Amino acid sequence: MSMFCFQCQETAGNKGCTIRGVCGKTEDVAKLQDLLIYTLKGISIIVRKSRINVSSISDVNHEVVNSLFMTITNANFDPDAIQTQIQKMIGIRDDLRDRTGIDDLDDAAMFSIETHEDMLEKAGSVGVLATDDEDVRSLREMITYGLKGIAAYAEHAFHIGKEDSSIYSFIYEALSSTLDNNLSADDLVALTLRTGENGVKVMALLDEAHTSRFGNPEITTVELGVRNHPAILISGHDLTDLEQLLKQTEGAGVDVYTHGEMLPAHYYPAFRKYDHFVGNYGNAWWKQVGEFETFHGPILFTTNCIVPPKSEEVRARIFTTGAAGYPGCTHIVPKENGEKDFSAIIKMAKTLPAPEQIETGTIVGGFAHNQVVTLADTIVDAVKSGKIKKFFVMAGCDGRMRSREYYTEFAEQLPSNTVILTAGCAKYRYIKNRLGSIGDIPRVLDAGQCNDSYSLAVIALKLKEIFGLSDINQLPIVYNIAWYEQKAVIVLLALLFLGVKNIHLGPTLPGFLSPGVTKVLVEKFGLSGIGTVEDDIGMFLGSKES
Ligand code: FSO
Ligand code: SF4
Repeated sequence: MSMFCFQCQETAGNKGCTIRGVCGKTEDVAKLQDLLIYTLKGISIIVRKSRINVSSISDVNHEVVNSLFMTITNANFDPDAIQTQIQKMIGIRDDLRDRTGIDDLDDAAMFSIETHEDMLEKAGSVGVLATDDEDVRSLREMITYGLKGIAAYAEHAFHIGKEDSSIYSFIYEALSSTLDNNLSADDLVALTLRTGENGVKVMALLDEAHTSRFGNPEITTVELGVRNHPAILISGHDLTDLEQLLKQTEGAGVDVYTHGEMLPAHYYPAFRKYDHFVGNYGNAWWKQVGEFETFHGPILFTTNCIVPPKSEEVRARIFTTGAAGYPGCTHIVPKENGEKDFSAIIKMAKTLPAPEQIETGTIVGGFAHNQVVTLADTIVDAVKSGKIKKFFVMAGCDGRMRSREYYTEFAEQLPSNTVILTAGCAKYRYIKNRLGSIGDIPRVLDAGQCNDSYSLAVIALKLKEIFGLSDINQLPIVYNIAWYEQKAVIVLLALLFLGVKNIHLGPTLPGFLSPGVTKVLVEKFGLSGIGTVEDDIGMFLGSKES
C-alpha cells in the first residue's frame, strides 16, 4: 500500500485512501504529513519527559500547532512546504533534546533523516497503520484528529494574541500518549474526552479573541450579488488575514468578497464598516472550481479547504498564507512583526475583470451567543407558547457527496415550528432556501464558522439555565451534524465532553471508527448515523420510534 489516510469523511470507500487522496492529496504529501506528525510526537515525548514549562518554549508551541494545522484535510498540498516543515521540526526536536539532556528516548524523538527518499521510506513505517490493534488505532487517530482541530483554533487565537499554555501542554501530552503502548483502550477513551474538554477551551479562547478584537457578531444581511469593480476573494477562517487585506485594499479601487467559511466575517462590526467589503461570492468550499473561474480576480486562501485547481489560469490567481499551501501558488509569509504584504494580490486584482454575477439575493446571519442572548426573551416566549417546537443543531461541514442532499431536504421538510441552529460550511445546503421565520426569529440562525459551534453550546447552556433544567439533554434541541474534516472532529468531541447525548452524525460515520470504538460511542453517548429524511424527522419529532 503506497499511502494510507482515513481522516476525513470523503475517504475512499469510507475505509481509507490508499493510492491518492479523494481530496487530491498525492502519495508523497500523505507520507510526508505522516512523518511530520510522527516528528511532533517525538517533540512531545521530550517536552513531557523533561517536564519543561511550555510557556518557556513559545516558538516550539507555535511551530507544533502550525505543523498540525498543515496536515488538516485540504489545507496544504505542497510537498516542498511539508518537507521543509519536517526539517524544521527535526531541528527543533534535536535542539530540545540537547537542551534538556534527555536521551534514551523512543524512535520518534531520535530518528535522523538525510534525503527526501529517506523521508518517504521512514514515513512508510510511522503512519496510521503502524498501530496493529484496530481499536487502539481508531482511538489514537481520533485523538490526533481532534488535536488537529484544536491546533487550527489555537493558531487563529494566537494570531490575535490570545494563548492558553494549558492547551499546548495538553497537545504534548496527547501526542506523546498516542505512542504509549502502556495505555489501554479505556485510558484512550478518557483521553478522547479530555481532547473534547480542550476543544471547548480552545473554542472559548478563539471566541474571546474574535469578539474582543472584532466585536460581537450582530444580525447582518450579506449581499450575494457583485459590483462592477476588480475584486479579491478571500477564503478560509483566519480573520486577521481578512483584517489586513481590508486595510491594505482601502481606497485601492478593489473590492473584497468572502468565499466559503469566510462568510461570517460580515457579521463582525469591525469588518462591516468597510465600504469595499461587498458580500459573499458563491458557496461552500467544494464548489470553488466553477466559482473561481467566474470570479476572475485573485483568491487568497487563509486556511483550508483548497480544491486542486483544474486550470493553470486559476492556479495563477490563487495565493496561500499561514498553514495553507498549494504547489505553484504564491505563498505569502508574514514579516517578523506578523504583518503580511498583500500588495501582489492587489496589483493582480487591478489587472483583471470584475467578478461575473452568479446569483443575487442575500443571506442573513450573525446569531452568535451574544446576539441570541439579547433575543432570549422572544425565543423563550416562542418556546413556551409552542410557536417553536424544536431546535435542530445542523452545524458542521459541507462536502461533495451526493448523499449530502439529505441536509437540504431535511431542512426543507422540517415543520415550520422548528428552528435550525447552524455554524460552519454545512449551512450552504439550506441557508439560501428562504425557510422563513417564526415571528421575528429566522428559521435558520447562523452563528458563524465551524469554531462558532462553541456559540451554539453557549446558547444551549443558557437555555438550560433559563428553563431551569438539570441536564442539557432535556432541552428541545436535536443534534444532526454534518462532518467533513478534523475541525468537525473536535467540535464533536467538545459536544460529547459537554454531555450532549444522541448526536446524529453524517452523511457517514467516520471511517476511522473501528467497530469496537463505534460500539463505545453508541453505548456511552448514543451517537448514531443518519437514515432517510422522512424517518429521521419523524423520529426527532417523536412520531416514530428512535
Ligand atoms: Fe468547512 Fe473546510 Fe469550517 Fe472545515 S471550509 S470544511 S470543518 O475546513 O472548517 O466548515
Ligand atoms: Fe483521503 Fe480525506 Fe485523507 Fe484526503 S484527507 S487522503 S480524501 S482521507
